[in-house]
Amino acid sequence: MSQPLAILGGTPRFPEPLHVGRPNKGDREQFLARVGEMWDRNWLTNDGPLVREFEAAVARESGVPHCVAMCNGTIALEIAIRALGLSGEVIVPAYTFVATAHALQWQGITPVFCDVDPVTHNMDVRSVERVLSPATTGILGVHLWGRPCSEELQGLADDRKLPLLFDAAHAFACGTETKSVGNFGRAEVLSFHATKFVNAFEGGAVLTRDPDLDRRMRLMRNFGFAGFDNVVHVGTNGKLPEVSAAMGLTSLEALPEIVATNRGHHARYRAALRAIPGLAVMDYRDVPRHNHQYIVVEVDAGTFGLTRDELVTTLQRENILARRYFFPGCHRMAPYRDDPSRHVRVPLRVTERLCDSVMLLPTGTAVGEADIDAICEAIRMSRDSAEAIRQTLRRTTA
Ligand code: T4K
Repeated sequence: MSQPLAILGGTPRFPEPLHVGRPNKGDREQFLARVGEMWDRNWLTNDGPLVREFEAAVARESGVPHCVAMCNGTIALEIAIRALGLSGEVIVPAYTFVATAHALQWQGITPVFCDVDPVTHNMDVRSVERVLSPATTGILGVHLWGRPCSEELQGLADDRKLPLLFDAAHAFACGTETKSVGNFGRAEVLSFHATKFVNAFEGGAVLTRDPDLDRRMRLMRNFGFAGFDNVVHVGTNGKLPEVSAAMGLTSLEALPEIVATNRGHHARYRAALRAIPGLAVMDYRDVPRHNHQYIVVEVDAGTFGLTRDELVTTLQRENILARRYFFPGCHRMAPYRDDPSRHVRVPLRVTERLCDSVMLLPTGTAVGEADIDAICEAIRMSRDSAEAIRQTLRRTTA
C-alpha cells in the first residue's frame, strides 16, 4: 500500500529535506590528513603544494597541458574572459546559470543571448549566427549538463575569427569520442563548487592548451605579481586556498565511485520515470564520457496533468527539494530584463519552454536507491492524483 502524498494529507516521505546538490566528498580521513599536513606546513594559500597537486590531477584527468586553479568558477570565467581580451558584445546562451552572463556584464561586456537546442539544451548554432554583430568579440558556450557543445560552434568561430571560450562548470571528466572537455575552444572553465561533481567547497579552474594564456592567467589570479614587489600585469585575487585544494583532491580521488553512483542513479530514475507519460529524462547515452551529475526532467504539463511548478511544489511537500533550473532564465533576470533590446535580439522560444518545464532531482553519493524509488513513487502518484492536487493548490493559493 503506497503512502498518501503529503500535499493530500499524508506524512512527508522524507523527515529531512533531500537536496539537489549534496556534496560528493570522498574519504574523510584522507581529507583530514591533508589538512593536518597543511596545518604543519604553515602554507595556507597562494600557489601552495596542494593547489599544484590539484592542478596537475585535474589537467591529467582532462588530458590538457595547463590547468590554472581559481577560487571559484565565476572568477575563473572573469579571468579567462579578460585574458582572451573580450570586449563589446559576447554571445552566450540564455539557458544557463546566471554566472555565465554575469562574468561578462561585471566587466562591462554585453552578453547577447542566443537560444538553445531542444534536445541537447546547448547553444543553437543557427541562433548564434543570427545574433552576431560587428561588435561581437567572442562566443562563450556552455557544455550544459556536461554534454559537450556541437563542434559546429568551433567552425562558426573560426569562420568569423572569434575566440571561443567554454563554461564547462558542469562538464569536468566529460568528453566526446575524440576529445575530453578541456580541449575545446581557446580555454574552458570548470567549477568545483560544493554542489558540483567534484567539489573543493568553492573552487574553479581554467583549462587551456595555450601556454601564454596559462602564464597570463596565473599572473591575473595573483594581482599581477611576478615575485615580491614586482607587478607586471593587471590582476585580481583569484587564488584557491590550500584547504579547498585538499577537498578537491579528496573528492577527485573518489571520481570513479562518484561516476558509478551517478550512472546507477540515472539509470534507476530513467527506468522508473520512462513509463510515466509527460516526463522526459535527459539521456546521456550518446555522450561517450559523462559524469551523470544531473537528473534533468522535462515536464509536459498537458500530458502529465500538472505543470512543472505544481509538481515541484508537490515534491517539496514530501521534503524532496526538486529545483527549477534555470528559472526564470538569464534574460528575465536583472539587469538583463531591464534592457531587453541590448541583450535579446532573437526569439528565445526553446529557452523559455525549458525554463518553464525543467526540474532537477536529487542524485549523487548522498542519495540512496531507496530514496530514488520513493521519489519516483511520489512522482507517479502525483500524476495519478493530478486533479486532486490542482484543487488543493487552488484552494491554498486562493
Ligand atoms: N556556470 C555554470 C553553468 C554554473 O552552473 C555555475 C555554478 C557557474 C558557472 C559558476 O561557478 P561557481 O562560481 O559557483 O563555482 C548554485 C551554486 O552556487 C553554483 O555553484 C551552481 N553553478 C548553480 C547551478 O547552483 P544554488 O543557489 O542552487 O546553490 P546553493 O549553495 O544554494 O546549494 C544548492 C543546494 O545544494 C542547497 O539547497 C543544499 C545543497 N548544498 C549546498 C551546499 C553549498 C549542500 O547540501 N551542501 C552545501 O555545502 O546555486
